[in-house]
Amino acid sequence: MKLMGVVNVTPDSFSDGGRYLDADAAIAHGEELARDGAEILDIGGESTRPGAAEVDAGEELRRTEPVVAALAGRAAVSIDTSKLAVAEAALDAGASIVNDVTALRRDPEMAALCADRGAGVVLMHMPGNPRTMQDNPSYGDVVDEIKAFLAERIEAAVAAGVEKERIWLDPGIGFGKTVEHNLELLRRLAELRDLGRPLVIGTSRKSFIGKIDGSEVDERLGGSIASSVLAAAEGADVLRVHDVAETAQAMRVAEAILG
Ligand code: HH2
Repeated sequence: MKLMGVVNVTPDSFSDGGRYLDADAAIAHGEELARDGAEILDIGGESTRPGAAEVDAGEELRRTEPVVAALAGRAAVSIDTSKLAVAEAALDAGASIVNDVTALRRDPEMAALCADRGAGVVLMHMPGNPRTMQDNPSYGDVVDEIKAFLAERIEAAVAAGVEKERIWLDPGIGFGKTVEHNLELLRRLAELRDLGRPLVIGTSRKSFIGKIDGSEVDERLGGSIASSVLAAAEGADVLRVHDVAETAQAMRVAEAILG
């Protein structure tokens, strides 16, 4: 199990917008997350919270590139983007993974870029885009539908030349899902293991936690840890979290108990 620490170089991320918009602050934060036990640092320059404004590629690149360059020696770096120019600059600056919340659908050339560079790719499920995804999300069987979507995205990536061994999968907790959808996905996570690729799970500070107990975004550490530990027990391979030190401790204790 690996921890992926979140580094948001944005003014408007839902939980820490504006805190690390300055490159030096973002770099110091990433260094701290690496010391705390993050083996991967996920650097993003555009918020994907519901309704977030789109950022143009030039601005997103300006935010992320210096941070990627500075942190690339400290941990593996993933670039959280769906834009080709941003991914390309990040790979040039030392990133080795592209975390694309559109599963390589936004930019038709993204898959070829990842294939050419031998980059790792995170394929995440999201219906529509962040502006539309929470408009009445509905599924037949949420796990079966997401599984079929991810299987199709694996095929598309492989057809574009991405090696299957470099693909990671993410059901996209909070992306176009109700609280019940999120809970069912977490409960039945093991079913996604049939796809044969490592699973990335991001529950950290998300609104489904607040909808369970009324907590504000800065009061969700307990819920973030509980959901992360249970996701790991159900087979998550990578936990994408803001609070790396606390999650690492929780995982050490859980692993000591479970053996
Ligand atoms: N969640 C967020 C962003 N990127 N990528 C993957 N693979 N999985 C996730 O669950 C995921 C993600 C949202 O969290 P955050 O980056 O903190 O917020 P924002 O999008 O507002 O910057």
